[in-house]
Amino acid sequence: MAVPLSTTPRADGFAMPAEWAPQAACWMAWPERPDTWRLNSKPAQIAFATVANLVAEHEAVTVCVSYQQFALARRMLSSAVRVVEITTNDAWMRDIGPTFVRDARHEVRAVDWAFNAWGGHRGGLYSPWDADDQVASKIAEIEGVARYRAPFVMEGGAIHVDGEGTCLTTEQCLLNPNRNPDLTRIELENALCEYLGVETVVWLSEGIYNDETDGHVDNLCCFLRPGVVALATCTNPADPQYRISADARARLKAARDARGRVLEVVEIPVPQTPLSMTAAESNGIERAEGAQPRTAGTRLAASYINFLLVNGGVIVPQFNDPHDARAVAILEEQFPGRKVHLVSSREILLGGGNVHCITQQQPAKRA
Ligand code: KQY
Repeated sequence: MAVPLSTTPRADGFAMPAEWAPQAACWMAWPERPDTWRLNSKPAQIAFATVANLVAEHEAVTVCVSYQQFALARRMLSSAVRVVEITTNDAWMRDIGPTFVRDARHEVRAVDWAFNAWGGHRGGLYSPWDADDQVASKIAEIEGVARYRAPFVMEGGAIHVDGEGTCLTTEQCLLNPNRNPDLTRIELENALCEYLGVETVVWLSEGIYNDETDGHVDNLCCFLRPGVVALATCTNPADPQYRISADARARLKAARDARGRVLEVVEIPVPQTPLSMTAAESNGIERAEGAQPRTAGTRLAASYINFLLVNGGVIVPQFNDPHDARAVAILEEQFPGRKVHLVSSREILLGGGNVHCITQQQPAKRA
């Protein structure tokens, strides 16, 4: 594996572009863990293939697959999708893939975060995670891009950027002692600035209620464009999500972005009826020692904010809830000129994430 660069993206003039910037490609991985995905992963594979095939209508997409699953994945994915053999522990490309950064000359490089399966031996979701931790470096090799190895634990779903110097994150995740117990808040903030090329970090408190990632921001809040964010909201004061969203809204309104702007907050309600895992779903998942228990009745962290931007499109989780149509209407208004697709996402949600969590965009070399 090529030796990582010894500098930082910021020192070299690199920064993470916003998700709406033109993309060269999208990366995904193939689900096959029986203790995450029910019924031999078949329903999840259909859902992942649907997302990959849809992304391929907009841009290049590569799916990383084990040698055992290669032939099956190849059959289920459209011929427009590139399939490569890369070993993973699970299929959360947002978190195990590289975060790409770009400079003013539009050279693209990869940031390879240290990964510990969302908490390592202090509440992480599975062990081992060594194959996942190598994915970013392997993708950098395939793409022939230089790589920075970040000296701290981070996941791509724990941040969102506006491409103009501002990063959103949550305290629940990044300040969690199960990620970087030796780093203070200021040290982490500086580390994000160095590796994402940002100047301002806006800290929200918690993520979506019962999100097993320890509150990834990519399920709660994201930028729609510079100065404007979308926030998952809840109108039922009896729901634990109500307080979390209200706190996030207050922090966003009090914040200033890197350009000194007050943020406009566009509210996208969470599903009207909270979603939970059924007994039939839970029974289809194998139990494994050290793996996250997936029990009947567990509240699922369903949020429309976990959408993905692709060139000319927006891919939005569908929950078969009255708020599906509202989320689409809001996103169509916010992204004129992009085609908004709803994709059936329950099988991805059962594994603890959604469309954004299973994808990672690679920016175009030219804007
Ligand atoms: O939120 C994400 N970026 C990933 C979700 C991971 C769930 C692990 N079971």
